[in-house]
Amino acid sequence: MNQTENPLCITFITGNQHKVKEAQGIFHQFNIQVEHIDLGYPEIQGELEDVARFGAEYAARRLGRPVIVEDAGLFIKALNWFPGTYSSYVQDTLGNEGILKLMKNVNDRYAEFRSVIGFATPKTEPKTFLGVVGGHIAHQEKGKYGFAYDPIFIPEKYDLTFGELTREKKNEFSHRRRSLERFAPWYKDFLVSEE
Ligand code: ITT
Repeated sequence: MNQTENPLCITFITGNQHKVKEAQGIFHQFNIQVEHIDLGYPEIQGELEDVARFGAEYAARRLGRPVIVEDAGLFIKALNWFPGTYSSYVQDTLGNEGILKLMKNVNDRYAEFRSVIGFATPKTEPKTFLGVVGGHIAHQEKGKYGFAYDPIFIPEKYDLTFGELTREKKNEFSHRRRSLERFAPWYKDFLVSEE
């Protein structure tokens, strides 16, 4: 697709290919094309919003163009919302098996995935867009789709984990879908206001 057919494009800074594929599927519905750059940016310790704001501002200034970044995490109520902002580290260390051990004999299995999109340009203040999906933690890992925590997360109104849902299905109502569908119309208005 060339620029004349689709003038809307956004640069997504992430090191996670799964996020890119999901974002491409979601943005497609808004007629926005995704350019992926794995730039790497300093992840400060803080709330998802702080990380997304800082990362977007950093990347926009380094690349000299508008960008989005995303900071996401799994928040489990019975664990006082752990792993939350430590989701990356916990996925790499404890992994899903470790989370299931912590949840052994725990009745309240409520959890939510949260996604915060950070948008910035080299000249403007960063903005953030939150998306949340509630659900609960499964008793065992299930499914071959998705990535990271997907096989242990059962979204609300479903009996299947995200790992058992195709990317298209997950994209219909995931945390990422919800943050990006807030961002996309706002971004279109932003581009018009910039003209
Ligand atoms: P970035 O380069 O975009 O930061 P990342 O994989 O480090 O990629 P995050 O810090 O946003 O992404 O995510 C924290 C952890 O949560 C990390 O282990 C992710 O793989 C995991 N995660 C994020 N979104 C997820 C999703 O939709 N399903 C399952 N796990 C997810």
